[in-house]
Amino acid sequence: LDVCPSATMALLKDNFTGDLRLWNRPDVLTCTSWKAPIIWDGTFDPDIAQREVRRQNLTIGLTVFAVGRYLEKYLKRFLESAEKHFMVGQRVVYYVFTEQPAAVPRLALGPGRQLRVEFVVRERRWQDVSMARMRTLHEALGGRLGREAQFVLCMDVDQHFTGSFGPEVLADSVAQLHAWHYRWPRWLLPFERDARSAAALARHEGDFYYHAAVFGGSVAALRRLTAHCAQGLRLDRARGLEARWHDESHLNKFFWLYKPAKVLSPEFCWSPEIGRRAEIHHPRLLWARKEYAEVRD
Ligand code: 2GW
Ligand code: MN
Repeated sequence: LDVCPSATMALLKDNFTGDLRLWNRPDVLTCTSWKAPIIWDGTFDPDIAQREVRRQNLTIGLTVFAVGRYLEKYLKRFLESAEKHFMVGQRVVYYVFTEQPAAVPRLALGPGRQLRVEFVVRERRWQDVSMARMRTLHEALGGRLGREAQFVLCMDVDQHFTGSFGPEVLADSVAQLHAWHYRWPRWLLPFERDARSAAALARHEGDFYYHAAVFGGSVAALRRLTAHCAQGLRLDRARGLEARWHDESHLNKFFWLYKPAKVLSPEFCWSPEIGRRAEIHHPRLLWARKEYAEVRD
């Protein structure tokens, strides 16, 4: 059976009595070399995860940055779609980081769901807007967010939910396979290769290329992740370097050194521009089309 042993164990432990063949996805890799599950549609039972989170009375945080034009352009759809699909039936706290708190759309939230707006200053360069997120998240996780939530998902705002994104994604640390790169050979993956950068990976290094548009985990694990990435970004800056994909390069370095406990298939952050793929059954989050000319400086 091509199911990750740890995923199978979790199912059996919860008295799973259904047909295990349903959980078999022979067409895709469902387990990493370090035995972390890679979750694809059909490899998990959403009801089991749902019950477990309710039993432990967990609160799940969802952080998103909406700075400059990204607020008016993407935030409303992101939040409205999250209300329909993100951790439905759970306790959820959204953290929106912006320099324009008054412009955050007022949404009627479902029961047990709250939204907090956190003020951030606007960085001048767009690369800095993206990279500053690691330091800001680190501070938030050390403050109220870290006290309110036990698990947190950190996401880009330029996307919207199209299917259930539930507690099956939760684990101590969670990484997202990048939709454009999951079929590529390792040596072609766009890791930072300049050995002077803190984010550098050598030719034979790197497991998968992960997408910084979705990552998550427990508060303690995310404190370590954000500290590592913020520190790497600082070191590079002091040397006059900037990694190829900014914060995403440092995230990839972190997950090479400290393997994620769970990996999400590209269904959890899909790009519609890729087109139909047989293994993508049920996209749950879709990237918005890039309109760089409009939003970049
Ligand atoms: C970023 C780039 C160019 C112009 C604007 C911005 C921008 C980003 C902005 O003006 N305001 C803002 O709030 N952001 C936040 O940063 C927002 O949450 C956005 O989703 C996130 C990352 O920027 P984004 O979505 O334009 O970058 P992508 O989609 O090309 O993202 C990947 O690479 C980035 C690094 O270059 C990050 O690692 C990102 O997490 C990756 O998905
Ligand atoms: Mn994005």
